[in-house]
Amino acid sequence: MEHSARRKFLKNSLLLAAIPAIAPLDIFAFDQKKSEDGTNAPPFVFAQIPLPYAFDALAPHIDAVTMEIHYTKHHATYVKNVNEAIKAENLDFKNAYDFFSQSSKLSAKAKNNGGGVWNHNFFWDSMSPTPSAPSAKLKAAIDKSFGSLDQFKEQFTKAAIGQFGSGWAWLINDRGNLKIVGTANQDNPLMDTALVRGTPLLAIDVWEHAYYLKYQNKRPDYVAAWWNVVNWSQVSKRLV
Ligand code: MN3
Repeated sequence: MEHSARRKFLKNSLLLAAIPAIAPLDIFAFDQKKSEDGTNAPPFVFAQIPLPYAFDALAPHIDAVTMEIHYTKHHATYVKNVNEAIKAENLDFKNAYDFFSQSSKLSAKAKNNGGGVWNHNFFWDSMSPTPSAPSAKLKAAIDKSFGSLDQFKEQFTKAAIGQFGSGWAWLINDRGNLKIVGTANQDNPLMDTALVRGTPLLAIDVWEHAYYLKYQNKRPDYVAAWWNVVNWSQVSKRLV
Protein backbone atom coordinates (compact mmCIF):
# COMPACT_ATOMS: atom_id res chain seq x y z
CA MET A 1 0.00 0.00 0.00
CA GLU A 2 1.45 3.39 -0.93
CA HIS A 3 2.00 5.92 1.82
CA SER A 4 -1.01 8.23 1.31
CA ALA A 5 -3.36 5.30 0.73
CA ARG A 6 -2.08 3.71 3.90
CA ARG A 7 -2.65 6.92 5.82
CA LYS A 8 -6.19 7.12 4.48
CA PHE A 9 -6.78 3.49 5.40
CA LEU A 10 -5.57 4.10 8.97
CA LYS A 11 -7.72 7.21 9.26
CA ASN A 12 -10.81 5.30 8.09
CA SER A 13 -10.04 2.46 10.49
CA LEU A 14 -9.87 4.92 13.36
CA LEU A 15 -13.17 6.46 12.31
CA LEU A 16 -14.75 3.02 12.21
CA ALA A 17 -13.34 2.21 15.62
CA ALA A 18 -14.91 5.40 16.97
CA ILE A 19 -18.44 4.33 16.03
CA PRO A 20 -20.07 3.26 19.29
CA ALA A 21 -21.41 -0.27 19.56
CA ILE A 22 -24.77 1.02 20.69
CA ALA A 23 -27.75 0.72 18.41
CA PRO A 24 -30.35 3.43 19.12
CA LEU A 25 -33.37 1.29 19.81
CA ASP A 26 -36.92 2.57 19.87
CA ILE A 27 -37.95 -0.22 22.22
CA PHE A 28 -35.83 1.42 24.93
CA ALA A 29 -37.58 4.79 24.62
CA PHE A 30 -39.53 4.11 27.80
CA ASP A 31 -37.59 6.76 29.68
CA GLN A 32 -38.55 9.62 27.37
CA LYS A 33 -40.83 11.83 29.37
CA LYS A 34 -42.90 14.04 27.13
CA SER A 35 -43.52 17.69 27.81
CA GLU A 36 -46.98 18.78 28.82
CA ASP A 37 -47.99 19.59 25.25
CA GLY A 38 -47.21 16.00 24.25
CA THR A 39 -44.06 16.71 22.26
CA ASN A 40 -40.51 15.75 23.15
CA ALA A 41 -39.47 19.36 23.51
CA PRO A 42 -36.13 19.77 25.26
CA PRO A 43 -34.77 19.45 27.80
CA PHE A 44 -34.91 15.69 28.04
CA VAL A 45 -35.81 14.56 31.55
CA PHE A 46 -36.00 11.07 33.00
CA ALA A 47 -39.18 9.30 34.12
CA GLN A 48 -40.15 6.04 35.79
CA ILE A 49 -42.05 3.56 33.65
CA PRO A 50 -45.25 2.31 35.27
CA LEU A 51 -44.39 -1.01 36.89
CA PRO A 52 -45.60 -3.62 34.34
CA TYR A 53 -47.07 -5.84 37.11
CA ALA A 54 -48.29 -5.62 40.72
CA PHE A 55 -45.78 -5.35 43.59
CA ASP A 56 -46.57 -8.94 44.63
CA ALA A 57 -46.61 -10.39 41.10
CA LEU A 58 -43.07 -11.78 41.21
CA ALA A 59 -43.46 -13.43 44.64
CA PRO A 60 -42.18 -15.68 46.03
CA HIS A 61 -39.03 -15.01 43.97
CA ILE A 62 -39.09 -11.28 44.66
CA ASP A 63 -41.31 -10.30 47.58
CA ALA A 64 -43.90 -7.51 47.48
CA VAL A 65 -42.28 -5.31 50.16
CA THR A 66 -38.93 -5.33 48.38
CA MET A 67 -40.63 -4.47 45.07
CA GLU A 68 -42.66 -1.66 46.59
CA ILE A 69 -39.74 -0.01 48.39
CA HIS A 70 -37.44 -0.54 45.43
CA TYR A 71 -39.88 1.08 42.99
CA THR A 72 -41.50 3.81 45.09
CA LYS A 73 -38.46 4.84 47.14
CA HIS A 74 -35.13 3.92 45.54
CA HIS A 75 -36.16 4.30 41.90
CA ALA A 76 -38.30 7.38 42.50
CA THR A 77 -35.39 9.08 44.29
CA TYR A 78 -33.10 8.60 41.28
CA VAL A 79 -35.74 10.32 39.10
CA LYS A 80 -36.03 13.27 41.46
CA ASN A 81 -32.25 13.64 41.77
CA VAL A 82 -31.32 13.35 38.10
CA ASN A 83 -34.00 15.82 37.05
CA GLU A 84 -32.79 18.23 39.73
CA ALA A 85 -29.29 17.94 38.25
CA ILE A 86 -30.58 18.39 34.67
CA LYS A 87 -32.26 21.63 35.78
CA ALA A 88 -29.49 22.96 38.01
CA GLU A 89 -26.75 22.19 35.48
CA ASN A 90 -28.77 23.26 32.42
CA LEU A 91 -28.21 19.89 30.75
CA ASP A 92 -29.80 19.59 27.35
CA PHE A 93 -29.73 16.09 25.88
CA LYS A 94 -31.93 14.64 23.17
CA ASN A 95 -32.58 11.35 24.96
CA ALA A 96 -31.07 8.83 27.33
CA TYR A 97 -28.59 7.55 24.70
CA ASP A 98 -27.30 11.04 24.13
CA PHE A 99 -27.06 11.49 27.92
CA PHE A 100 -25.14 8.26 28.54
CA SER A 101 -22.86 8.62 25.52
CA GLN A 102 -21.54 11.78 27.17
CA SER A 103 -21.53 10.44 30.71
CA SER A 104 -17.80 11.24 31.08
CA LYS A 105 -18.78 14.94 31.01
CA LEU A 106 -21.58 14.62 33.57
CA SER A 107 -21.49 15.50 37.26
CA ALA A 108 -21.55 12.51 39.62
CA LYS A 109 -25.12 13.44 40.60
CA ALA A 110 -26.37 13.49 37.00
CA LYS A 111 -24.52 10.35 35.95
CA ASN A 112 -25.31 8.18 38.98
CA ASN A 113 -28.97 9.12 39.20
CA GLY A 114 -29.53 9.04 35.43
CA GLY A 115 -28.07 5.52 35.42
CA GLY A 116 -30.26 4.72 38.40
CA VAL A 117 -33.44 5.66 36.54
CA TRP A 118 -32.62 3.96 33.25
CA ASN A 119 -31.22 0.78 34.79
CA HIS A 120 -34.31 0.23 36.93
CA ASN A 121 -36.73 0.89 34.05
CA PHE A 122 -34.77 -1.69 32.11
CA PHE A 123 -34.77 -4.09 35.07
CA TRP A 124 -38.55 -3.89 35.66
CA ASP A 125 -39.06 -4.43 31.95
CA SER A 126 -36.77 -7.51 32.06
CA MET A 127 -39.02 -9.41 34.48
CA SER A 128 -42.50 -10.88 34.29
CA PRO A 129 -44.70 -13.23 36.32
CA THR A 130 -45.51 -15.01 33.02
CA PRO A 131 -42.92 -17.63 32.05
CA SER A 132 -41.44 -17.34 28.54
CA ALA A 133 -38.50 -18.67 26.58
CA PRO A 134 -35.79 -17.08 24.41
CA SER A 135 -36.72 -16.69 20.73
CA ALA A 136 -34.94 -18.93 18.22
CA LYS A 137 -32.79 -15.96 17.19
CA LEU A 138 -31.76 -15.17 20.78
CA LYS A 139 -31.17 -18.85 21.53
CA ALA A 140 -28.88 -19.09 18.48
CA ALA A 141 -26.94 -15.98 19.54
CA ILE A 142 -26.56 -17.32 23.09
CA ASP A 143 -25.41 -20.72 21.80
CA LYS A 144 -22.88 -19.01 19.54
CA SER A 145 -21.41 -16.86 22.33
CA PHE A 146 -21.70 -19.14 25.36
CA GLY A 147 -22.22 -22.70 24.08
CA SER A 148 -25.71 -23.19 25.48
CA LEU A 149 -28.45 -21.47 27.48
CA ASP A 150 -27.35 -23.36 30.59
CA GLN A 151 -23.74 -22.29 30.15
CA PHE A 152 -24.88 -18.70 29.64
CA LYS A 153 -26.95 -18.84 32.83
CA GLU A 154 -24.01 -20.27 34.73
CA GLN A 155 -21.64 -17.52 33.55
CA PHE A 156 -24.20 -14.75 34.11
CA THR A 157 -24.93 -16.07 37.61
CA LYS A 158 -21.21 -16.06 38.36
CA ALA A 159 -20.93 -12.43 37.18
CA ALA A 160 -23.96 -11.40 39.28
CA ILE A 161 -22.68 -13.11 42.42
CA GLY A 162 -19.11 -11.93 41.83
CA GLN A 163 -19.94 -8.25 41.25
CA PHE A 164 -18.17 -6.65 44.21
CA GLY A 165 -20.41 -4.38 46.27
CA SER A 166 -23.31 -2.56 44.62
CA GLY A 167 -23.83 -2.91 40.92
CA TRP A 168 -25.32 -4.82 38.03
CA ALA A 169 -24.65 -7.77 35.76
CA TRP A 170 -25.61 -7.36 32.10
CA LEU A 171 -26.01 -9.34 28.93
CA ILE A 172 -25.10 -7.04 26.07
CA ASN A 173 -25.01 -7.20 22.30
CA ASP A 174 -21.74 -5.84 20.97
CA ARG A 175 -22.25 -5.84 17.19
CA GLY A 176 -23.57 -9.38 17.06
CA ASN A 177 -21.41 -10.79 19.85
CA LEU A 178 -23.22 -11.34 23.12
CA LYS A 179 -21.15 -10.58 26.22
CA ILE A 180 -21.62 -10.62 29.98
CA VAL A 181 -20.36 -7.55 31.79
CA GLY A 182 -20.58 -6.14 35.30
CA THR A 183 -20.93 -2.49 36.21
CA ALA A 184 -20.44 -0.82 39.58
CA ASN A 185 -23.01 1.41 41.27
CA GLN A 186 -25.50 2.72 38.67
CA ASP A 187 -23.15 2.57 35.68
CA ASN A 188 -24.41 0.83 32.54
CA PRO A 189 -22.98 -0.41 29.23
CA LEU A 190 -24.44 2.58 27.34
CA MET A 191 -22.05 4.95 29.12
CA ASP A 192 -18.97 6.21 27.30
CA THR A 193 -17.08 5.47 30.52
CA ALA A 194 -18.00 1.74 30.44
CA LEU A 195 -15.09 -0.67 29.96
CA VAL A 196 -17.21 -2.72 27.54
CA ARG A 197 -20.02 -0.95 25.70
CA GLY A 198 -22.96 -2.57 23.98
CA THR A 199 -26.71 -2.70 23.68
CA PRO A 200 -28.22 -4.08 26.90
CA LEU A 201 -30.37 -7.19 26.50
CA LEU A 202 -30.81 -8.28 30.14
CA ALA A 203 -29.74 -7.01 33.56
CA ILE A 204 -29.95 -7.95 37.20
CA ASP A 205 -29.70 -5.46 40.04
CA VAL A 206 -27.37 -6.86 42.70
CA TRP A 207 -27.49 -3.93 45.11
CA GLU A 208 -28.44 -5.26 48.54
CA HIS A 209 -31.68 -3.22 48.47
CA ALA A 210 -32.83 -5.54 45.65
CA TYR A 211 -32.83 -8.65 47.83
CA TYR A 212 -31.81 -8.08 51.45
CA LEU A 213 -35.28 -8.18 53.08
CA LYS A 214 -35.96 -11.68 51.78
CA TYR A 215 -32.52 -13.15 51.16
CA GLN A 216 -30.31 -11.17 53.58
CA ASN A 217 -26.66 -11.84 52.68
CA LYS A 218 -27.53 -14.76 50.40
CA ARG A 219 -27.11 -13.11 47.00
CA PRO A 220 -26.73 -16.51 45.25
CA ASP A 221 -30.25 -17.50 46.41
CA TYR A 222 -31.68 -14.25 45.04
CA VAL A 223 -29.96 -14.72 41.68
CA ALA A 224 -31.14 -18.36 41.47
CA ALA A 225 -34.74 -17.30 42.20
CA TRP A 226 -34.56 -14.35 39.79
CA TRP A 227 -34.12 -16.67 36.77
CA ASN A 228 -37.75 -17.74 37.35
CA VAL A 229 -39.03 -14.27 36.54
CA VAL A 230 -36.84 -13.31 33.57
CA ASN A 231 -39.02 -11.97 30.75
CA TRP A 232 -37.39 -13.86 27.89
CA SER A 233 -39.85 -12.57 25.32
CA GLN A 234 -38.84 -9.01 26.16
CA VAL A 235 -35.13 -9.90 26.15
CA SER A 236 -35.63 -11.52 22.72
CA LYS A 237 -37.21 -8.35 21.32
CA ARG A 238 -34.12 -6.38 22.32
CA LEU A 239 -31.87 -8.42 20.03
CA VAL A 240 -32.17 -6.57 16.73
MN1 MN3 B 1 -31.95 -1.05 42.71
